[in-house]
Amino acid sequence: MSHRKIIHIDMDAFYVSVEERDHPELAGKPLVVGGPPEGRGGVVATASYEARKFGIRSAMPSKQALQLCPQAIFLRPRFEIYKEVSRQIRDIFRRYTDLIEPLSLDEAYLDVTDDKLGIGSAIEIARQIKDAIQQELRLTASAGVSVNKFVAKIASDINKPNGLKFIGPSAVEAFMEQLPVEKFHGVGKVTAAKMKGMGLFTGADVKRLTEAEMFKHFGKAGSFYYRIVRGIDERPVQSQRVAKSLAAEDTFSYDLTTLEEMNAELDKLSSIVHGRLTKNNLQGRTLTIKIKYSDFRQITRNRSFPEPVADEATIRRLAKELLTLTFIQGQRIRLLGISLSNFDRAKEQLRLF
Ligand code: DCP
Ligand code: MG
Repeated sequence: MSHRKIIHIDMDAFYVSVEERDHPELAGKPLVVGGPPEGRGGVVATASYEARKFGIRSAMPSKQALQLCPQAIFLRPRFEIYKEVSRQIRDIFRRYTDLIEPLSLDEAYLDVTDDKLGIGSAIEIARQIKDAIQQELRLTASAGVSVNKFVAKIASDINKPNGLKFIGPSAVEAFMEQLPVEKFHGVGKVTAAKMKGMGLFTGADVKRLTEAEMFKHFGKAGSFYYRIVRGIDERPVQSQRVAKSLAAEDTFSYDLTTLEEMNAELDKLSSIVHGRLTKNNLQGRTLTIKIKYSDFRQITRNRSFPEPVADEATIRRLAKELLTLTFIQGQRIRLLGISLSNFDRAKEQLRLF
């Protein structure tokens, strides 16, 4: 039986670690990257491990964070720098494998089954990647090493920060059996509560149900959990996602509150999206807007048309109409995005990476 070798890498306290690195005088202090605690609407993007000792967490209002830890130091995020670091870690990954699937700026799956450098062990590859990140970027990452994505991702969290956890082929099933259902990636609060209500607290409990029963209660996800608790997760690491949409979005350094400001942003985004569509000779029949509020809640609204949307004025008009439909006075907006999807011809699909 041959197994895949999958590594999941996740940077430790990502935004805050970059800030500590670039401002050494702040190292070890309770740091928060996010919106300012003065005024309303500021939220925590991430907190240093020192700040987490006070109970500060991602997505918490900055005001509450300051109450929990009055000596906390608040810093504004520098997204351009984090993107640059993200590109740098990806360059390190690429030395070891071409099969890389980024999940966010600070997180990726790597399939190292086809050991490019002939290192011989996935654990050793993970160790070398962690060392390279530490020595070249002066940041730390945690790695999980296993036979599939699901277990690798959970493993990377186990010895965080600066952790390395290996769950080998013969240990996977026992690991899944003891795992509390709320730790299952994809099981949110609602599903976890439903599972517990049914007496399902761990993987071993879930294992007592048939696939049909799991499907009946949890739909498609139920079938997925049925296989997961048996250590089966065949999902490939997908390095080249074929783009099914083309998007432009902007995160603001301050929250937008008026429709006027938002419309001005949509004008800018429409022009960017239109430019990209033209450049790639694409036309989409579905237009979507994405809105992230200052409390990190995110919504999307879309509309589809029989004819492809091609010109900038139409993109602008449709985006504004969708926004107006969702607009509620007093809501603070942190991010706006426009995307077009439902392209006409398959041959015109793009490669993102
Ligand atoms: N982030 C954010 N808002 C959230 C969660 C995260 O802006 N609600 C950003 C800030 C984080 C980065 O994404 O630095 C990565 O998210 P992680 O969940 O991996 O958190 P950290 O890397 O900060 O900490 P950890 O060491 O727990 O991975
Ligand atoms: Mg992280």
